[in-house]
This record gives sequence, structure tokens and C-alpha cells, in this order.
Amino acid sequence: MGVAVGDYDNDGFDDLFVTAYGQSHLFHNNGNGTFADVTQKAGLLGPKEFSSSAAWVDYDKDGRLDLIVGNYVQWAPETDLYCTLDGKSKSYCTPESYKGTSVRLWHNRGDGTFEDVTQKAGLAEPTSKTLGIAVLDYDNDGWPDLLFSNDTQPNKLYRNNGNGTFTEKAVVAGVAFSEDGVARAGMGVDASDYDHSGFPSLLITNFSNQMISLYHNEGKGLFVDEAPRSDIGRASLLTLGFGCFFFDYDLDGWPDVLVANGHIDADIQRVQSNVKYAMPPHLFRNTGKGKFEEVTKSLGQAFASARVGRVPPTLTSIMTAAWIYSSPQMAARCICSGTMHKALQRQTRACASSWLARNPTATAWARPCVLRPAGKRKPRCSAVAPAIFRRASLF
Ligand SMILES: [Ca+2]
Ligand SMILES: [Ca+2]
Ligand SMILES: [Ca+2]
Repeated sequence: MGVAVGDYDNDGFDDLFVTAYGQSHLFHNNGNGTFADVTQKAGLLGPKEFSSSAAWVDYDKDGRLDLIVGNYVQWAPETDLYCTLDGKSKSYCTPESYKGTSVRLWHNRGDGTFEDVTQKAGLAEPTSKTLGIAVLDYDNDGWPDLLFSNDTQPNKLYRNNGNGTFTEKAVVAGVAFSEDGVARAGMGVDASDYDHSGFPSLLITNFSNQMISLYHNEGKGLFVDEAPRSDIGRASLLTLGFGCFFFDYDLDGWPDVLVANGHIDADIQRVQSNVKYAMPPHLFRNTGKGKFEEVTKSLGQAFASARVGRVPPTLTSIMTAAWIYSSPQMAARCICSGTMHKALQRQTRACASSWLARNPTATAWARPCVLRPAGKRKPRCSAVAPAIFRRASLF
């Protein structure tokens, strides 16, 4: 369901953790273009959970990436409940019908193995129904904190105490509920200092008939949901958002917002005429004054067409771009094979071109397709990737 990229053994090659229903998997990057499934060797075999998002974070600052895994509900095919929207056909039950599951924190011992420190760290919370994770230092104390977006349960914000433990702060920080005190259907989440205030703010997607949450970090440990007063709230009232992230799509230095939308019930329009199954994504441009304007329609029919979105439409390409941040050769390969979305080719081409310039004898196949005219703008090859690395959770 989810994937987290991080070099857990500090060998210079990014490794992969892939979450799943049942057993999740850790893949060690062998450094030669192949991966090895090291789940068992790393001590990660065991928990059979409905794992959604994951993130690598060095929560104890010992120089080694630790692993945080979000889990959804206690569900199994044998305990599946029958729910229906229209009294005729089966549809998804609300997560309120199932019990929650705690997130899990795995401490990196530094010898290629991990230990489960969920209890010790104070993160055990069996009522959570987590779909998204964001790593952010919301109080700017230098210790990474954790935000879990929970579906129909209050979101959780764990402040890192700096001693291996966390304290839950979501209610006092104002990010647990909507402004009218309702736990919403938290799904995708990302954090960014979108107004250059020096503090990271939060974006969380929710269900249809619930706005997106845009929790602005006011400093002093407090957030205020700005969505109801912004384009982001108005535009997202009827949409059902899944994956979301901040990224600077027009390279003006201000983080913009991309959201994938799509309902979970194919028949939703029969019972709610103003809500559709397929929906266009949202792209909100940051106007630079702490405000956003929706620009989805101005980006062409291909981008703005309705679809049953789960991850943002260009996610594969952006993930690829993030991946190749340290591998321009891979960038060249993606460009030449045509697998990269055109909108991202500019940035990645910049990476690949500079690699070719530094390596004049490098692979001949890359030259004709990478060194095409790059257009009017001169993108920096680092423009996309850092924003993606900050992104902790895409569902
Ligand atoms: Ca590695
Ligand atoms: Ca660590
Ligand atoms: Ca902190």
C-alpha cells in the first residue's frame, strides 16, 4: 500500500520498505541495480497488520534511520462486514465498524536489525486507524516529531521528547479534530513551511463532505485550520482526497499543493447526486501570501480530467524524480524510455544533462534524448527532489 525510501544501513544506496496487508517487506539495495528481501534478517518478520504508510526517520538522532509504520484497522477476509449504500449492492463499511491498530516504531540497532520500541517510545495507541504519516519538527527544537492522519479517529501528533520517547499533543495543538470538534477521515498528509514562517504547517486530506485540513502552524505549539477561509477548503468540500503533497510546481519558491481525488464507492452518485466517483485532482498554487488559488483547470484537460485518484497522477514520475536525485543515469534512462511524465522531464533532464556534461564518455544512448532543447526555463535539478523527500506519506 505504501512505500518509504531510505538508506537504513548508510551504505550510500537507498533501500525500500513496502507496506502491505499482512507482512510488509524491507528490500535492501544491493547497489548493483538489484534488491534483496531482508525482512526476516532485519527482524521485521511477524506483525500481520493492515499497514498503510511508512516513513524513515532518525528519531533518536544516532545517525541511523529508524522506521515508523502506520497501521489501519483490524480487518480480515473472515471478519469482513456487509455494508451497503443503497440496500442492494455491497460497499465499503466505514472504518468505525472495525477496531483500530497501533502504529509501530522500529529502532535501527545499526547492525542491520531493528527492534520494536513502540511501547517504550510511548507510541502504542490501539485506537488509531492510521493512513498517513508526516515527519516534521513542529516546535523547532531540532527533534523530529510525528503526525499520523487517522481515518474517523482523532489525528495524533507526537512530540519528540529527545530522550527516545514521545508525548501525544494533537488535541492541545489543534490538529486532532476539525474546528467543530469532529474526527475526520484523515488520509494523505504532508508538512511544509508554505508561508516561510519558519514553522512547518500541515495538510491532511479527508472524505467527501469534509474539507481538506490546512493546519497552519502558529508557533508556540498551536495550529489553526485555515482551510475554511481559503480556496483549499471551499474547493475540497465535495471531493474525497487521498494522496497529497506540497511541491513547488512553478518553481517560484512557494510550495504549492497537489491532491489526488476519487471516491471509494462506484455508486456514490446514486445516493449523493453532487458527489462523483471519478474526480479531477486539485492543484492549489501558493500565491506567496499564505494564500492558495486552485489552478487545476488551467493546466489542460489531461491533468484536470476526472479519475479515481489514489495517488497524485504524476506521483510515479515524481517518485522516480526523487529516486534519481542521486542517480542522474537513472534519470536519463527514465527520460529516454519515455516513462517520465512530460511535466517532470524538464527538471530531471537538468539532472541528467549535468551528469552527461561531467561524464563526456558516458553512455551514448542517453545523449540524443537527454540533450534535447530543455525549453525556456532553466530548472535546477534539485527543484523537485527535496520537496519529495520531505513528503512522508502518500497513500
Ligand atoms: Ca542502503
Ligand atoms: Ca536512529
Ligand atoms: Ca520537535
